[in-house]
Formats: sequence, structure tokens, C-alpha cells
Amino acid sequence: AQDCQVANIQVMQNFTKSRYAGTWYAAGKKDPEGLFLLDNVVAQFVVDDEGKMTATAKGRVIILNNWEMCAHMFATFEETPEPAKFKMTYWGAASYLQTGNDEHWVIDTDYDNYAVHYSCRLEDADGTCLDSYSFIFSRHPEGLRAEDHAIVTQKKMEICLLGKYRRVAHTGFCENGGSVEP
Ligand code: DAO
Repeated sequence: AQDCQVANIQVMQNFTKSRYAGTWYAAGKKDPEGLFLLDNVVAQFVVDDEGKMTATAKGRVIILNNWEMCAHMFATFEETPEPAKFKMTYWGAASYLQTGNDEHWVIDTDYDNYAVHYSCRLEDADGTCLDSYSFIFSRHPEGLRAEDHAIVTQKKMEICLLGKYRRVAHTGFCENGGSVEP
């Protein structure tokens, strides 16, 4: 049973950045308030020779209410005493894209197929999360393998977000020729 206290959420033990590096395709997403990335979300994590992790991400967004584009985003990650918990700073290639600072926790991953990400933006007075988002990542553009669904469902339950996800489509919108930034 889970008490849904943010402080009690278990994250990936012995998290190894170098194994996490590379491309991850969002297969599912639980949106925060004022969601930003809609679909076609692909993130590329890089760990440099000093061990610093950064990421670039693309995804379809709608800005100014009806302007659809492929957002190119950048992120840097500050380490914390817990190896799977990072402080993320992110910004867009264009000034009108979203900018911010978010928690970035890796809840679970097998490094080769799936990863469960979690970010709580706002904690309630009772210690539960009022505004969170979470990505289910796959190494495979088609989504999770059948054999990874059970563990991912278990983790969604542990972070108290079971039933709150939507599927993230990959239609090629952010691939070359799909859209160009104005
Ligand atoms: O889509 O509503 C949302 C929240 C996502 C904001 C952060 C996106 C930019 C950086 C992503 C890097 C790896 C996940």
C-alpha cells in the first residue's frame, strides 16, 4: 500500500547515468497543470566525460492557444544526494517556449527497454503531490514491450498515478520536414 507522500516515493536504486544515456521515446504521460508537451516526445540524454547529465527533447506543442509546432527543448540536471533524483533546469530553443525548474526523478528503469519518470511540481500541506507529471519512456519508438507492462503498472501505482496516463503518439511530426520553427 502506498501513502502517496512525495517524501516516501521510492526511486531507482543504484541509478547509473551512463546506462540511462541515449534516446528515450515517451510512450505514456501523466500531464501537469498547463501541460506543454503533447506527443511525439523524444528525449536524448547525454553524460559528458565529467559525469554531467544533460538532455535535449523534442515534442509537439501548441502555443498561443492554436499555434502547433515542434518544440526543441534543452535541460541540465543538478545532482542530489540521491542518485536517481535530479533538479532539472529546462528551456526552449525559442524564447516563447516553456522555461522552468522541475524535480526529475527516475522511479525505475531496466536501462534497455523502459523507464518511469516522475516530477512533483507542487506539494500539498499534507505531503502528497498537488501537481505532478510523469513520463513512461521506452527505448522503442513503438512503445513498451508486452513484458514490461506489469512492472510499469506497479510503479504507476507506487507513485499514486495509476489511471492518470494517456498514450503518447509518435507520428513523425518532429522528424525532418515535419515542422520547422518559425
Ligand atoms: O509537458 O507539461 C509538460 C511538462 C514538461 C516540461 C519539461 C520539458 C523539457 C525537458 C524535457 C527533458 C527530459 C524529460
